[in-house]
Amino acid sequence: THEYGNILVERRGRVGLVTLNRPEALNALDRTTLEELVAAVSAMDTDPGVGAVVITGSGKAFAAGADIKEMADKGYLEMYDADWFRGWEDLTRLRIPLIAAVSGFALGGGCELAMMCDFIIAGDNAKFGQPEINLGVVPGMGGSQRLTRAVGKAKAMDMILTGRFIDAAEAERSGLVARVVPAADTVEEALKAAEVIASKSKPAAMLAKEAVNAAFETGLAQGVLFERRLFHSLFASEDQKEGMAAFAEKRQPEFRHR
Ligand code: CO8
Repeated sequence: THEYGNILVERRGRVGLVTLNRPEALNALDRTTLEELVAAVSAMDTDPGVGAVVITGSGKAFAAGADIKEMADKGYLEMYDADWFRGWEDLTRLRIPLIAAVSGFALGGGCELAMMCDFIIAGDNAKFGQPEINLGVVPGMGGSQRLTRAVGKAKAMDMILTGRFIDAAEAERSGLVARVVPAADTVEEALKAAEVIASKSKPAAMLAKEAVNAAFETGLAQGVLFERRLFHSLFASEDQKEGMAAFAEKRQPEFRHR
């Protein structure tokens, strides 16, 4: 149990909940927030008691982007030396399933953080955007790549070139978010989804995440082969025996490796 300044960390049974907690700055993602978030979620990744993690915001934002005031005066070499934003990649290397619960603004780095999670559950008040163009820059935490893969070239170009925000309905139509729920229920719905995931065999859930992610990084034939080998490998697990026996015996499975 650590004390953090910019985030709140809780456990709800087998689910971890991390809340960005700088509402006075619309949860702008400064360096401290990055370090704390990566530390907290990394600890959950390796905790056998945690099966899934929900990341959410507070107040009227998930996060309104990277902290503009923190970087405004920096020069090229400072950004390059610090490899500004590289730390966010650490989040994408974790194996535990991550759900973003987005209520309110998810802009710039906030939208990019949501897209680094495995899927997004959005409140009907959510607003997504990559407004960096209005600051004279471009997305810097993967937005041009992940948004384009999520919604396709037409909408990604539209959003990144004009900086316009899309609402939850448009985000769902476009494939950016998995579900839209009433704003007040956003975190509860995400926690419920996380609980469902955490009730499964954890190795199966982590391999499922790896398999879907392979779709973004390999060709079709390689991806399908990777998936099949993962499938084969799970026949070494007790949970495969339990899951299939439970089906045949018409009962709920009791997975041991959760
Ligand atoms: N950084 C720092 N502070 C912020 C940020 C931010 N991204 N967003 C909001 N805040 C602060 C405001 O400055 C304000 O502080 P104060 O009360 O001290 O004046 C407080 O949060 C509340 O914000 P507003 O008063 O502006 O609230 P409104 O409800 O009027 O407006 C908006 C809400 C529309 C969300 C507005 O705050 C806004 O436009 N925010 C900035 C959104 C943005 O441009 N995000 C992109 C940031 S850049 C980024 O994330 C990309 C990374 C890539 C950069 C590449 C560099 C290499």
